[in-house]
Amino acid sequence: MSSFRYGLYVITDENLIPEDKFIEYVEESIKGGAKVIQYRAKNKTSKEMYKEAVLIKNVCSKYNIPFIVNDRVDIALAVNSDGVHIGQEDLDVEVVRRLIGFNKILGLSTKNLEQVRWANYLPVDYIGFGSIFPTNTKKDTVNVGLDLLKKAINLSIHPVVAIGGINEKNIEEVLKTGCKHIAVISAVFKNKNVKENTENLSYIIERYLQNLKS
Ligand code: TZP
Ligand code: MG
Repeated sequence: MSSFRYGLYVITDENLIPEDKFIEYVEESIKGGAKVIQYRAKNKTSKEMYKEAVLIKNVCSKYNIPFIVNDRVDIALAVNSDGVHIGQEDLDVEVVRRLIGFNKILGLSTKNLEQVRWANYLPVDYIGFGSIFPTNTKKDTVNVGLDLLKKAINLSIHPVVAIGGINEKNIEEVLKTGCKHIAVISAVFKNKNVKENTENLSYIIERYLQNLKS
């Protein structure tokens, strides 16, 4: 999966990002070190999503950052995003793969080892795993914790993106499990200091991975 890089995977949120700041905040997070951007919107019309997805696609192209659309294969195809992220209740992975082709990134959410094991047989490029810690951003999550994350990483043949409740204070614990892909929403968009928030998280990731090498 050539264009899927390790590091911070930043996901948008319609409740945390003021509407008039939407694209500005996305750009700030890229300037701060986001390695992947996912567009996630749960309460928007298709028209609104299409418009916003075009804007994000343009800013991601400008910085050569992969752009992934959450849930909506139609929007992903409409804007020619770099990929799509689906959940267990969405269209089957094989069907989505057929629709988007083999040159696109396909991610699948998982929350237990059975789903992780099953994903080894599926044509996905990465799996999301979480929620690692409690989070207010998504309802109906289960907390999987760090031990299970470690097991998921050992079990999965795919890159594992840890998600849920990850912030500056606990991100190093996540890295210690061997995880190199970390998805965040509120840790980046919790306030208007989006660039600084992203820089702080990116710095911790880079420092940790550099120390592993030396
Ligand atoms: N999937 C599992 S937890 C979560 C999603 C989309 C929300 C992550 O948001 P935050 O603010 O980084 O906890
Ligand atoms: Mg989903």
